[in-house]
Amino acid sequence: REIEAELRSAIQKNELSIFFQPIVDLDTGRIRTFEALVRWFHPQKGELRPDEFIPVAEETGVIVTLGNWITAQAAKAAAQWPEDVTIAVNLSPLQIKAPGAALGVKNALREAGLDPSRLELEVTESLFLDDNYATEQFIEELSEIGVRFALDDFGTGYSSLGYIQKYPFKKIKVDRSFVSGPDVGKKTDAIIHAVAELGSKLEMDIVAEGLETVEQVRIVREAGCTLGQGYYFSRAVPDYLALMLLAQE
Ligand code: G
Ligand code: G
Ligand code: G
Ligand code: MN
Ligand code: NA
Repeated sequence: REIEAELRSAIQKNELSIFFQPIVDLDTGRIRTFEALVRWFHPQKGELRPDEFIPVAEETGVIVTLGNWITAQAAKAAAQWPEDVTIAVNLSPLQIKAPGAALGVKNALREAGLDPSRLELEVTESLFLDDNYATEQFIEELSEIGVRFALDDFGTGYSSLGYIQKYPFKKIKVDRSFVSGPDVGKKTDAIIHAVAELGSKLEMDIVAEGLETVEQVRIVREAGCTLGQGYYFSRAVPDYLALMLLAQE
């Protein structure tokens, strides 16, 4: 396919870029983390969202090279930030199950000179569908050196408490469908409360995603979420603007 060949050369041609979206402490308003979100500025098609090309990268195996490149770029950017600010990188299950996946992450940290405790890896529950040894090894090997793990898109998939029991997650990200959208109401409010309570008992951070209004921020904060992310605070921005957001604090 055309897009496959283009994707393979996109890194060399400098068409890919990492944007950074702040994740904010809901008590202090300070930026605690930036989530790395990849963008592809295609010469003909314009800006492509990850939803349009990550699946292609997964089908073709390009995800391993691409994923390692993204982690390396994200780690380099984070090395410029204050030491209490962390970087969160999304990992595809296929990337994690590929041979040498943990080494790819360690190389990125070493080249950037970033302390492993400043890297967070966001994984989704689909990773655990086939509970395989490679996944366990990956999480164990990187947790051991201080890398943190976050469970992303919580509530949309299987939402099994078994994963939370088994793996050392430091953070749960409540999917934005629980914060805004047509189905938000009494039920979703109860669900956010319950997840926030679970987080507090397990000493995990709970991130409310997709916050667009001050009212939504108030609701999730009162529900007990500790962190927030969304357009209300900021969109994903290029690295120099991430630095400016930090400088304004
Ligand atoms: O803004 P947004 O369109 O950036 O992201 C859409 C989806 O793409 C999200 O589910 C996000 O997790 C995923 N995504 C964004 N950046 C990356 C990345 O670097 N690697 C992987 N595997 N997924 C990403
Ligand atoms: O699946 P993941 O959480 O990694 O995806 C993050 C996605 O959410 C990205 O596509 C990002 O652009 C998007 N996003 C971030 N903040 C908001 C928001 O406030 N509203 C909406 N609609 N999307 C958001
Ligand atoms: O301009 P844009 O649509 O990306 O803005 C999205 C949100 O980001 C807006 O709600 C705005 O309040 C916030 N935002 C834009 N610039 C800044 C900034 O310099 N600092 C902070 N803290 N938020 C900003
Ligand atoms: Mn994410
Ligand atoms: Na998410």
